[in-house]
Amino acid sequence: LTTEPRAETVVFRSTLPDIAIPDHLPLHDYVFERLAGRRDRACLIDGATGEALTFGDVDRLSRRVAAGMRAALGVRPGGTVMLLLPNSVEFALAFLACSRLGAAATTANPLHTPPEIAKQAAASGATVVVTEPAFVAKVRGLAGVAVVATGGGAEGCVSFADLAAADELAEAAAIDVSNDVVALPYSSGTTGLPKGVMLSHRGLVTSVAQLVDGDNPNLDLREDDVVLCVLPMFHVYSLHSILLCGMRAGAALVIMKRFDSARMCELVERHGVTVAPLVPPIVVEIAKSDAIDRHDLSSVRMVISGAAPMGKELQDILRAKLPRAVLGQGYGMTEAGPVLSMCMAFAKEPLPVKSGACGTVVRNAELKIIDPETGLSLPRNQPGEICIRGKQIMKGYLNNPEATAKTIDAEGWLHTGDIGYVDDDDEIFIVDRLKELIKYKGFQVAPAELEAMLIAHPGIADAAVVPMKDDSCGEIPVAFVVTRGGSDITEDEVKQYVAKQVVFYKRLHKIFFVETIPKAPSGKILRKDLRAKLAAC
Ligand code: 4UU
Repeated sequence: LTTEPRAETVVFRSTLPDIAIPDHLPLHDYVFERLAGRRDRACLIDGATGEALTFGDVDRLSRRVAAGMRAALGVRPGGTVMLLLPNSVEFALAFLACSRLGAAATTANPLHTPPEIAKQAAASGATVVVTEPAFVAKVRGLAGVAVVATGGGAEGCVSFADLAAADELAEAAAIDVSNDVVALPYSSGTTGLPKGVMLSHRGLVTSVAQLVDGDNPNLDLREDDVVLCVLPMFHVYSLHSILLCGMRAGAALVIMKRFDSARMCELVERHGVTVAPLVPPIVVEIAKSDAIDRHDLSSVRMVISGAAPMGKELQDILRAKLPRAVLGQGYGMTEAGPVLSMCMAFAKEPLPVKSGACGTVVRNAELKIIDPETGLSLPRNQPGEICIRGKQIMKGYLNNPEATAKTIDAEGWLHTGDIGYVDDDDEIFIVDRLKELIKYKGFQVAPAELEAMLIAHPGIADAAVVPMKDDSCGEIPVAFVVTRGGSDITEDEVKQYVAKQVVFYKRLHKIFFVETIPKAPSGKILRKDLRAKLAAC
C-alpha cells in the first residue's frame, strides 16, 4: 500500500486543555442547569427602570411565554419566530421560550426597513413576529404572520404580557440537540446576500461552554459579575457572549436599549458593572467622552472588544482611562457558532497578551491557516485564511446547500474569509479580509445586496460596493457606479435611492462614477483593485 506524500496540516489548539461539555442538553436546560442555587439572584436588570428579574423569574416567565406562544400562536417544534426587538427583558424571555418549544428564533434589527424585514421573515419561514408597539406598522402587511407586541400592546396584535401570564408550560418539547435549530441569525458570510445561519442547540451549548465552562474558563464570568448588555441582542455577539454566557455563569445583566456614553457610564457606576463587552466604535466614543472622567468606573474588571478590529493605539488609550480593567478581544463570526478565539487574559488563570491580538483559539476546537491559493496549511507567523473546526460551528445555511458547501468543506473546516496568522504564543492576529463583507461599527453590510439594488435603477448600468476605511465607524460602504447611456443621475440621487430602502448602516457614503467596473474573466468584481484605488485617493 502506498500513500501519496501529503503536506501535514498544521492545527492550532487552545493552550487550555479540552473539557467535558454537556452537549446532550437543550440550550435552555444548559443555561439553567445550576438554577437551584441561584433562583433568588438577579439575572436581568432593566437599565432604564432598575427593575430586576431573578433567575427564578426568568425560568418561570420563559416557561409561561412558551406555553402562551404554543396555545395562542401555534408555535411548534421546527417552527420559526422572528424577534424584532431592541435589547429588552422580552427579547431574552422570547428567545428562551423558543428554545423550550423546539422552535428557532430568527433575530433582526428593529431599525430595518419593511422590505428588509419582509425578506427575512419570508426566507426564514417565520409565522410569528415579536416586536415593540413602535415597530408594529413595519410588519402589519406580512402575510401569514401573527404579531406579538410588547409594552402596552397594539391593536390587532397578541399582547406579550398576556403570553407571559399563561400557565407554565407543562412539558417541554422533545429536542434533537444536534439537529434542531435554536437560533437563526442572518449573515452574508463570505459572499452574496444575507442567509439564515442555522445554529443548533448543541452548537450553541458547545460555544458557550468553550468560553465559560471548566475549572479554568477562558472567559471567567462569575456569579457575582454584573455584565453590561449594551450591544444588540439581535447580533450574535451579544446573544451568545452576553446573554447566554452571562446566564450560564449566573451573572447579572444590565440591559441598555441604546448606546449613550454618558448614560452608560452612569449605569456602570450605579450597578457596579464588572464586565463590559463592547465594539471598537463604542470604545472610541467612551475614550473621547468626558463622562468616563466624571464617574467612578473602578468596578469594571474586564473590557471585551469584538466584531471589528481594535487597533493598538485605541487599546492603549482605553487602558490609560481604565487602569484596573483587563482589556482584550474576542473574534467571532456568526457562522462559526460564533466564537473562534478569546483573549487569554480573561481566563480564570490569566495569561499575558499582546495589544492588537484577538485571542487564542477556543478549547475543544481546531484552527488552521491556509494559503488561499493552494489551500495548503501554513505554519506560525504566516498569514492566510483562518479556518475553524468543531461542534460549535453552524449546521449550515437554511435552504442553501450550495452556499453551505462553499463555506464548510468536506472535512468539516469552516472557511472564514478572514486573513490572519497565529504567533509564537498562540495569539491570533487578523490582518485583512478576503471576503466581500463590509463592517460598519461591527454591523454587517453585504455588498451584493446594495449592488443588486443599484443595478435595478434604470439610470445605472453596473455597480460595485466596497469598504472605505473610517476612523469612527471602522469601515463605510461606498459605491463605484457606471451610468446607463445618457443618464445624468447625481451622487446625491444615488445615495437617496439606496437610503430609502435600507437600515442606516447600509447607506452609501460616497459614489464614484466610473467608465467600467474591473472584473475577472469569470465576471467576478475585482474588489481588491477598487479597495486599492480608494486607499490611493
Ligand atoms: C477583527 O462579528 C461577529 C461576531 C463577533 C463576536 C462574537 C462573540 C465577537 C466576540 C464574541 O465573543 O460576527 P459577524 O458574523 O457579524 O462578523 C464576522 C466578521 C469576522 O469574519 C471578521 O471579519 O467580523 C470580523 N471580526 C473581527 N475582525 C469579528 N471579530 C473581530 C475582531 N477583529 N476581534
